[in-house]
Amino acid sequence: MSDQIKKLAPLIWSEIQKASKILMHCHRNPDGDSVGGVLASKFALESLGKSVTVIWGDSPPPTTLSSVPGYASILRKNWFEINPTDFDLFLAQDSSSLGQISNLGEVKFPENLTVIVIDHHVTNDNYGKINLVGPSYPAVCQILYDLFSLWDIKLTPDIALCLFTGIYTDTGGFKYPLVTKETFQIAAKLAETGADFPKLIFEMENSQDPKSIEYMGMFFSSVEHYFGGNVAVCSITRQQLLEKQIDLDIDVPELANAIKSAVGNEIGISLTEKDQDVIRVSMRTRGNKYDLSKIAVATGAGGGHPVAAGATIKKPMAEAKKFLLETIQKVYPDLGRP
Ligand SMILES: [Mn+2]
Repeated sequence: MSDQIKKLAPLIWSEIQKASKILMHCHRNPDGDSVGGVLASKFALESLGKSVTVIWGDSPPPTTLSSVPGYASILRKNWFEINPTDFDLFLAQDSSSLGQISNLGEVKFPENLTVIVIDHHVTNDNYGKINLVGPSYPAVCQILYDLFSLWDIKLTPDIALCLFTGIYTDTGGFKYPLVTKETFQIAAKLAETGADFPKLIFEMENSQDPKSIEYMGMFFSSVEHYFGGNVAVCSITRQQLLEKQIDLDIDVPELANAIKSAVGNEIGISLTEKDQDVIRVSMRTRGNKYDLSKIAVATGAGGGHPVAAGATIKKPMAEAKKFLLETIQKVYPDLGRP
């Protein structure tokens, strides 16, 4: 447990005590850490008698996470479809910037709304009254575990499943560098509640869209190598999806991770066209030679971690790819020309 958590836990606790109506959101393209984290917090805060509202935010609910307890209780609303003055506390989790809360307009907080940020992205903008940002933590859900234990929140099987979802997915299944013995110890503590983790993992990893196989085939066969083979890029456009009659909202997770799994692909990049001329960039790296969060921030619309980062580039695919490669070259001139 970090010293920062020990220091901030009582301050956050006192804000929670003062609040009665609490708001949370899922970040754009919500992952297991976002969804598991807000639902774990929802269960915990409700056990304290608080009224808690969670919204999906900008993106549609990811079907692969539908087995996470509480999933159906999240409202299909974005930031601009609620009235933030109806709440007295906003707990912003796993969101490094206001753009992660919504990109549909400028997110402004009313004066009566206390904002607390709980995050583990090194790129966090610290936009809260209290900012608990722990970049040494592999998942927000692991930060929440520490907070809940300091606050004496009783771990139920539902809370355990939610926290496990975030820890398991944000560590790629206990594989990423920030995993420590504490991560495994926490997983063991969560398992002691009797929560059925294998069932949850099966549901998460085996509920893909049937078209995802065709999607992956198209996606991976687009691979191109740059910077002397160090950077491998795969991409897919909406036009290609339309031609193959694949749902435009299809979301196949961790594709960049699969690209970087091949020897020599120091950086794996996936480019997917989420809306017309809106390219979602996801980057993963094999080692610690490159800090991908720097590249993501340098695009002007991204953030993340050293080994896993993302960005959104509003350009047609070919231009977005060119812009991204130029950005990589600027951040790491030693790589040479694309
Ligand atoms: Mn996370």
